[in-house]
Amino acid sequence: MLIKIRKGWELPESSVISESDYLNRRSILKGIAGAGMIASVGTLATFRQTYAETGDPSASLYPVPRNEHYTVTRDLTPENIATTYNNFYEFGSHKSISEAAQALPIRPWTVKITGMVEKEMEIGIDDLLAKMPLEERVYRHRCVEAWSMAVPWSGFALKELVKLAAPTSNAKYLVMQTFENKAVAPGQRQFWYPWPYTEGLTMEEATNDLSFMVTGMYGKPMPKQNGAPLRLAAPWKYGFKQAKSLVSFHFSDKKPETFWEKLNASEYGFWANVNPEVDHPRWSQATERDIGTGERIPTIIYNGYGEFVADMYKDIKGQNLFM
Ligand SMILES: Nc1nc2c(c(=O)[nH]1)N[C@H]1C(S)=C(S)[C@@H](COP(=O)(O)O)O[C@H]1N2
Ligand SMILES: [Mo]
Repeated sequence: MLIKIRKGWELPESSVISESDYLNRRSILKGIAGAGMIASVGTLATFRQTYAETGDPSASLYPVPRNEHYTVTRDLTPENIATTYNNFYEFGSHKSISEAAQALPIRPWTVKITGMVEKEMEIGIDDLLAKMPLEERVYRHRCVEAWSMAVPWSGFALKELVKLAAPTSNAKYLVMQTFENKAVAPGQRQFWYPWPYTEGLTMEEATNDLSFMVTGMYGKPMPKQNGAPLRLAAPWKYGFKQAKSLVSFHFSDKKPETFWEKLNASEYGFWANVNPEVDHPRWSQATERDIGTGERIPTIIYNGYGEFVADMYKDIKGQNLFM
């Protein structure tokens, strides 16, 4: 029997039931948004919100056009689950941080670009958003704790930010850091954590097509608990690489020591590529729990994105690529 195996991102939209549902509603709502009508529909409803309604000056930018190149072969996680089951240690070391995270002020928000670049700069988030080509991408998101979801992120390709930064040829790594504000983030008063949250990618990873700077989800600006106003999605890596609420992009020739590496390098390394065959020292990575359906599903190497990213690792020897 011949079985045609399609790549994850080639599957027709009809295979993603709740996603197409979401898109249908979205196009209907786009049509009525201009007429100023109030829409009352289910949890995946998306309509153009305003600054006045949300207090977020980027609200009217969304929804953004979807990049059809990126889709998934499973149901989209319901918005109310993806926005209430979170990891964000700045606000607590448990999953229910969504209310506490509302204390984070996200305007004004300044992003610093420093290190091995033509010219260091500071840019306000709304000026940055105005310069970047915004699009929507549906990505899988796999936490090292073996739960996962599928999310329609809005944002821009990280390589666009790299282009704006104009790194010099000496730059080998892009180091990203989260805000520091003990007054609003109780977790940051816990001195045993190495704040600020720091993550990094090689320049090759940062300029890979898949690396995405997330600024919104479900056709709306990013909720604070998911990492507003700017967060990484590098979906072939475990969730802890996807640093939230970023304020700093530093280009360096030195590999950074990341937050989780400093805490426990033998469990949470720099590369952290998803691999079902390399177990965490304390649990198996062979399967994952879809937090939308509750189902256990097999984990896929590079979280299903091998065709995009596996090449980057073929010559790296003697390093733990999957931890
Ligand atoms: N600044 C910061 N970023 C972070 C974290 C964190 O604690 N602080 N947790 C990470 C982990 S472990 C995961 S799984 C994802 C969770 O993102 P989500 O809540 O949007 O699903 O955020 C990542 N980014
Ligand atoms: Mo995670």
